[in-house]
Amino acid sequence: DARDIGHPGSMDASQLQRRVVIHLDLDCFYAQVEAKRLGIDPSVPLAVQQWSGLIAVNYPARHRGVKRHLNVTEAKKLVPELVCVHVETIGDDEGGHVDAEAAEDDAHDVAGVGVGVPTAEKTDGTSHDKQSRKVSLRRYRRASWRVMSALADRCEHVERASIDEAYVDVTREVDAAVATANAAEIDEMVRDGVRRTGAVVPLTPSTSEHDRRLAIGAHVCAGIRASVLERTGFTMSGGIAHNKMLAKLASARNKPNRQTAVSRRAVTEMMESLPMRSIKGLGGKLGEKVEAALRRVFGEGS
Ligand code: DCP
Repeated sequence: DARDIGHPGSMDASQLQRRVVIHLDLDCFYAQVEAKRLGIDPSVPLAVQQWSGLIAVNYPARHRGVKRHLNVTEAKKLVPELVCVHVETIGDDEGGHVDAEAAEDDAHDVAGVGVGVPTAEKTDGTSHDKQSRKVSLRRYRRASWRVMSALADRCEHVERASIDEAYVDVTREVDAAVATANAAEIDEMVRDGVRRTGAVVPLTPSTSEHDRRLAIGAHVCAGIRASVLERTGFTMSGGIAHNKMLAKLASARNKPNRQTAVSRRAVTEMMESLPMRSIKGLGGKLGEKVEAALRRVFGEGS
């Protein structure tokens, strides 16, 4: 059950800064689903194609220059042994209205019951005819619900944000750890959290209580990622911060299969290096207005 995490309007500044929020994002999601389904080793370069374009590229392929905007022919020129898996498609001949089937499939997924997929499994893309077939995302929806259900079993507050990402509020878990663990145990959690986590600006848990809470959150985040991996076989990247926006920015900083913390001190630094329009809500008209206003105040270079 997806819930909306936090209603910060009702919290004062010091409560807001005590929050520990994690953003979790599955790595190259469709590519992971296909590699697992087909039993292909994660080190093999693999991409998921829809008709002649790529919609997901795994990290071994990315490291060799394959990007989502390339088509299959261009990508194979770069990496001849690239495995291209076509998204599932369903044709009229296979019966049933596609949307109705997908909806029914989702209903089964929520209940945790898998359904058979009658579609032929093709991996070369050549026989997927755009005219007569429709794309089905049910493999990915099903995998997504498995991940969300693993998260829901492990965490108190989970909010599904999209097919491959979720927020988890671990404030209470951090509070409970601080309240019940002894000093040595807390030190161990903090050390473990710091060790497993990249940081935009290094955490200073010995001098900052906020950073100590983030480090414990990072320890929790590593545990959550490990349990999702164990339950589903999928790797996720994580971001740990005092709010959702920063947690989301953080999770993208060290991919794949890594996690990053953004402390209060790191915020200024991150904001300086961030294209403003990539912040949620500032991509459209509002962003244009804010940009224009900033230019009026600070001049053209801003
Ligand atoms: N997707 C798609 N078409 C796009 C972008 C994405 O069909 N233009 C699908 C395929 C992706 C999934 O959505 O696997 C999630 O998209 P992300 O943007 O999160 O990218 P990935 O999960 O593939 O990679 P990353 O590890 O960078 O998050």
